[in-house]
Amino acid sequence: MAKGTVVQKIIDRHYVGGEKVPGSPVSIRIDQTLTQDATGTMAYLELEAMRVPAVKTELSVSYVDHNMMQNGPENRNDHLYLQSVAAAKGVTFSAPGNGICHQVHLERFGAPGKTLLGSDSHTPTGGGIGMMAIGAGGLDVALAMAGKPFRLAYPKVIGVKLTGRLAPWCAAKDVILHLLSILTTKGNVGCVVEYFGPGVASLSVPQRATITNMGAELGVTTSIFPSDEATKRFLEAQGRAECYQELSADADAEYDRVIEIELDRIVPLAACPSSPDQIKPISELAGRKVGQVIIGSCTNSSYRDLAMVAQTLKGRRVPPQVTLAIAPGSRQVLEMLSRNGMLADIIAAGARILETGCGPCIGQGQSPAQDTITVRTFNRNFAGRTGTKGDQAYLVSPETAVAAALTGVFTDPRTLGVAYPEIAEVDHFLINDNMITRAAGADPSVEIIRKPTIGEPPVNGPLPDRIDGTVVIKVGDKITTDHIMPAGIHLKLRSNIPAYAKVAFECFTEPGRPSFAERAAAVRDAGRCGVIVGRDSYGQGSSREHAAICPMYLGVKAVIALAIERIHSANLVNFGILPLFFANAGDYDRIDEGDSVILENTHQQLAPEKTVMARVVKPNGEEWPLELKHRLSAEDIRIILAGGMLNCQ
Ligand code: MIC
Ligand code: SF4
Repeated sequence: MAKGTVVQKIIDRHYVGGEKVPGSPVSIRIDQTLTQDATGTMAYLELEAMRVPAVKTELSVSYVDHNMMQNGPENRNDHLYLQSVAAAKGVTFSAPGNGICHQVHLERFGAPGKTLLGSDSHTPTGGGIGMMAIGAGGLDVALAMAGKPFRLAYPKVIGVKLTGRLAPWCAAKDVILHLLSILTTKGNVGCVVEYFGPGVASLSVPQRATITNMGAELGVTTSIFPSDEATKRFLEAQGRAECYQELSADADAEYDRVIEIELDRIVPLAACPSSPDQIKPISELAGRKVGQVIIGSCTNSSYRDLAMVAQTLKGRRVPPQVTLAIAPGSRQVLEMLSRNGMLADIIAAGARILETGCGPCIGQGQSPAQDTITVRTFNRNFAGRTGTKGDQAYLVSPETAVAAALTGVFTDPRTLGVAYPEIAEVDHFLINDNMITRAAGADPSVEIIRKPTIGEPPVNGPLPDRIDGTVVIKVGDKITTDHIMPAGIHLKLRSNIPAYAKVAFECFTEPGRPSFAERAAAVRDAGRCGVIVGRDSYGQGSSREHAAICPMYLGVKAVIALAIERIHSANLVNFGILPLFFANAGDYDRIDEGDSVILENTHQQLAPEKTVMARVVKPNGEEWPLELKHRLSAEDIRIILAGGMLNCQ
């Protein structure tokens, strides 16, 4: 068991209860929370439903960064609700245009040694500054704002030992892509990645944050760097020296597994369509035609990244067959680039400047043409996430992206023939917090603005003792929450569950067949319960609790899979859906859509045993016993039996 690690030290300082044994549930105190608008609207509605008058954390920040297109009134309705509910409950508010939650949080609020819970899966970006920063569903974040501890499985710690330093044109992004090629996106539930070793000192905080950000794609609980002189310099440059504390693992720290990465040997890499772990060296892709390049997202849009891009573009021209779009991560970055003239170099090279926000990363604009390659500095390339069916999205570093933009083909940036612009660390970032409204306590007199597109969180009844289930859908491996609840053009429906539920599993809808939502509603209306069958690594990717709420709304009571990812599994519990596992992997092949799955004496079966027996009845009457497992704690069982966390408050 990991001893003397940074993770262990932070957990110890925030420990509330539970057994410190890997896999066992422990509760920790949460110092800070963050929400973003696409998950935050529901989180604050839940906070209201729990009748919490004021947040109890040291700091809670509400960001608006995802839903910024304002095509129709929904987005702005959400913004007004978020701004007013923040003022009422004592939450700091970062206005649309101020930047992506993770980038702004790192710049203005993150602090080493603190715990941060965020309703976004890339919250571990904060690990770059030595925070224990964890992504969770909105309801878990609402509970943390209410002062409740957060429950997590006591983690195993994977130590990543870094040695050497990165060569020119080889980037922090390539480090995390390399790690993804080793650990892949599945099988890492319950682990934390902790970086250590002599190579750490060579990486600046923004570079570390790129690595911890995309650590989310590994499916780990979080990733973390020590807090050292580089952290101190970053905080000083942000005018926040008082937040600094040194934090490192003991010399004899024990990790559950150690992976060594020699930074000098890292080469430019890409994650190929359509998973962040399909890694290839750029040299293998070199020469392939690229139609679009986008630089931005919470992974790679820091001042350092964009300054490097600006200096590479300076005096050059993006060829007409390529479009280059750039979305700075925060207003701080954009304002600095505009004041020092680098923005002019970017514009002169032919780049299209996008608003600071998530934008194309979550399918808000810039969908690529069909049958063309899009190269992005983002963290996710799940099929269709760009908004184009059959898309070919490659994830790369800003170094590789700018090389592709200038040449129109995949190009190893080391062969570009341009001197690598070494970007010096910034001594003084430009500090302008005038789009941040800092909370000065709760104010119950504030009127909460609730326009008609904002609904209530749906209510669920207690879990029936006998579940007469019907398999409404059977899906394969690595089903992401983007498959379950698509974003893109549907993102604006996040605060309207009846409307959003209609597009559940939309990518699996076959022409001429009823959709998942129609099938599930028919099962529900016939007095039965819906069951979802998945295979390995079900619920990868985002933290969106809508991937549990919408199925719940449609009458789903159980998900049966070989493995379910951490955040999604917690969201299922929070909304009263049973996460169950096949005891015998072969049973996955025997079960089909339309089969009945019957669970009797469910309440008694759940506790204390971890085995649940069910019966499968095929439409032709054939029947067989199905052995299932669960990993629920006594507290999880209590929540599920009640029909979800909102019924427990
Ligand atoms: C994402 O990158 O998929 C998102 C959009 O940021 C999500 C949150 C959401 O679905 O609103 C995430 O990563 O949790
Ligand atoms: Fe926004 Fe993309 Fe980051 Fe998610 S991954 S928070 S959509 S920039």
